[in-house]
Amino acid sequence: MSSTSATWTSFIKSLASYNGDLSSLTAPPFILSPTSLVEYSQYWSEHVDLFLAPNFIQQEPDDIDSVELKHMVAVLRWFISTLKSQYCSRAETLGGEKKPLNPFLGELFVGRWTDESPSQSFGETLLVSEQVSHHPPITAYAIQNKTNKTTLQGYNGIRASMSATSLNVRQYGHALLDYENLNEKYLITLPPLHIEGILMAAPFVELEQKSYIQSSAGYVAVIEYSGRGYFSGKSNSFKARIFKNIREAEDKTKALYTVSGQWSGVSSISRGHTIASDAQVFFDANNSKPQHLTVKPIEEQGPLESRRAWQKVAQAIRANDYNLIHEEKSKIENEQRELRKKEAADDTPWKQKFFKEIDYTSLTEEDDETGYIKLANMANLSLKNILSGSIR
Ligand code: HCR
Repeated sequence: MSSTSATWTSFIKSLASYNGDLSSLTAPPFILSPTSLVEYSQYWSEHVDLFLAPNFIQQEPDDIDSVELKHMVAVLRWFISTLKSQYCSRAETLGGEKKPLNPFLGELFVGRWTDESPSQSFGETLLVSEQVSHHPPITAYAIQNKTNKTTLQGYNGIRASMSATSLNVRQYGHALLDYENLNEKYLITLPPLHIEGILMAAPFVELEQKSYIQSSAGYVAVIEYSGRGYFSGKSNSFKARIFKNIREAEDKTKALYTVSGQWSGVSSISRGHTIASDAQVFFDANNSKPQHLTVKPIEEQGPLESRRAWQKVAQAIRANDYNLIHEEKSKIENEQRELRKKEAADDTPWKQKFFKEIDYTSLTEEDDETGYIKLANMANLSLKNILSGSIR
């Protein structure tokens, strides 16, 4: 057995007892990503045009659909467009899924997308992502476009467990999308996933089960994910159906629209509950380049900003220098331990900089300014901090 495969074997053994806490996983250097998990929030908006698209949709005199249904179709298209960046980008840029850096408490990632629209009608879109909890790891984020009064806010954490061949990951949290000019909000739940190819040392993500998008206008999209061998026999497959409301969603034949295909490739859309032979292309991930955000140069970043804080660890990972990775990571971890001790001694607990925690179970629909409770009730989803998309 070579030393590489020996380290991989011991890594697989450590995965068997993985509890979702990234820091407890000692992975071999070749599986480490130089990017912190706090950066992953940027994947929500790498198709700014689709993120903002509902703002530019108007009702036409000969439209069969309500304008709110047209918005829902556009929101679903944007959501599908985020999946390749969220779940495939490491495989594409780094040659396989990697273990991200485990963000420290208060770690920040900020950036902006410039306006690349020909009409300059988008304006700037800003991202703030903050690690709001370390144990368990939870990241909160807000993406805001002031020009078009469009905001996405959310948080997520993960719970993971190892089965015989794959790492199964469930996501906690949700995202709330607000189109203020349209007076419409959308609740987005996060799909479960698993990492395949671990035994072969070639890990990749596959989404599974369902996620939902609930619109404040009532429409709901139910998205079902599958891998090789289910609907189309292809990896990264999905089938999404849009219904008038959650009750209609109990009967697939009541679907107003059906979208089917690969979220990392091409998908098609048809009216009704099946995909017709004349279905239109819905989204083509191969022909829609992601727009990466701009981040300040490292020298201008603050000490809590992710790329500055992890700079030396990232360099060590790129250099494949295991001792240096360990040394530099330990410095950050020790510093964090000292900070927590000092906070406890001074009785000044760490405070989130940009986000505040909301206990939805203690609020009524009327008191909840975010609109989450109303949307969760419309979709029949639980208000408790349980797995994303859990039904009440
Ligand atoms: C599961 C995962 C960490 C969490 C990552 C999340 C769920 C984070 C929120 C983003 O919005 C979406 C997202 C995308 C990632 O695909 C997902 C990561 C994939 C791998 C990583 C594991 C903890 C890494 C385990 C190590 C592997 C290579 C064996």
